[in-house]
Amino acid sequence: MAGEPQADCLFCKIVAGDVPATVVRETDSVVAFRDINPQAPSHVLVIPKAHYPDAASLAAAEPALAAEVLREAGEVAALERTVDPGYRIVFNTGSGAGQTVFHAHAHILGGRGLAWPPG
Ligand code: D5M
Repeated sequence: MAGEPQADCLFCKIVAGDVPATVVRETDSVVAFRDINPQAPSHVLVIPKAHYPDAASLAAAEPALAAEVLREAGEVAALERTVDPGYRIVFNTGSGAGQTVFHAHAHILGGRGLAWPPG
């Protein structure tokens, strides 16, 4: 069923506490934790606790939860003090775009200059 935990999903295991993570914020519906392979001085992932394979499927099924992920991204940036001069929210979607974990997640990157266009 949509949104239900998946036994083979790494991020569902983090939500369940079966895989450790450095959690920086948590609400009833989302959790934010440090990326294990940081690409910037501040690199935090925000995920819905419910399982959806990517951001678009999350937004289609539960728009309020997708909005909560974005709201939490702003909270993370404030906590990490990256709002000024700026930070980036990234949803890699599909293997061709670099998605490796198929549980929706926002990368919140900051703490250095961020070039555009991205690679
Ligand atoms: O992003 C998936 C991200 O997940 C990638 O930047 C590494 C990160 N990752 C993988 N395993 C872990 C654990 N165990 N803790 C924290 N972060 C992790 P994607 O956009 O799918 O490539």
